[in-house]
Amino acid sequence: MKQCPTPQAIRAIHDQPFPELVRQAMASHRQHWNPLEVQLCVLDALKTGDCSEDCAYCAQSAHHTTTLKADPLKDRDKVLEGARRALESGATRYCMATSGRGIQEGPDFDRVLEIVQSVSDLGLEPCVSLGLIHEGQARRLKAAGCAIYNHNLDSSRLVYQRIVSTHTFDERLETIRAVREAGLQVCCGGILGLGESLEDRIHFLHELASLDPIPDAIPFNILVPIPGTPLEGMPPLPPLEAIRVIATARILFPTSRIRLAAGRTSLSPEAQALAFLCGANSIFSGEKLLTTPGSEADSDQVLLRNLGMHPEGGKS
Ligand code: DTB
Repeated sequence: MKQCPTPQAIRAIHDQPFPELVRQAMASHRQHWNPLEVQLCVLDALKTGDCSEDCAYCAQSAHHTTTLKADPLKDRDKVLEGARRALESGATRYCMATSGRGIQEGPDFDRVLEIVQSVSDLGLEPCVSLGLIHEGQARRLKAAGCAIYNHNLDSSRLVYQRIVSTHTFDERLETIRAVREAGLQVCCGGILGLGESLEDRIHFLHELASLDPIPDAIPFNILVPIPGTPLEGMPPLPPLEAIRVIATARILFPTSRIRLAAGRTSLSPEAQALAFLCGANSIFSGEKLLTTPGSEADSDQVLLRNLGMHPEGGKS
């Protein structure tokens, strides 16, 4: 049985005086990563809206009254247009997500495999986020050149049960296990600002620490309250609360990529710089995420340049 830190031990890391927490996170970061580099990822919505699941934070759920226009599975050529732009912008990873509980094997899944293969052939690292899948599907994704599969735990088990009723936390753990068994890397993180307590956040980190092995990439999204969703009125998350979680995650998961994912633009450049110091070393770049705005064109290049930092691996 894997030994992983107890929630109490995680809480003790998290609650340290901030200068001590930052110092420890920076030391952990520098043991495994170049602190001047940030991975640029671009996110593309392969299929949008009309989702059967009732995730309280999501614009794409058919259970909520958002104004989102649903779009069917994109043509490969349209995806490749975005992928080529991503490559030109210095991105190294192309993250493709579909709305829905999952994708049944059949024509749609075969089209996703062709898209993955074409993105991989361009020299980008394809990442997909397709919902619940089984091991056979994960093996086919790997054979098509998929590098990594994103499937978030979103928060602690208790919080998850409050914000989603159409599938279970254990079904998500089962997909993560199947993805691992198929030999894909796992990208698994969640969302801050769902109305969770600090203790919930600690238990969320403990769930991630209990995965064996721990995720290769851990995205932290900051809730973007969407009108028409149950969480539309959620107050903004104080930035330092997000940064404490990121610093704690860096200490817990020294070899994982830690991504400032959705909601990053709700952080000031100063707060983003502090998050990088504390070990965040991956971002979504580009003007749109799935349904919400991303970062203004070039603003990420300007931010990194002002900090004397640079995109990892891509075209500088
Ligand atoms: C993840 O953790 N964040 C991305 C990706 N995995 C699929 C999704 C962000 C969506 C943000 C809200 C939106 O744009 O719809």
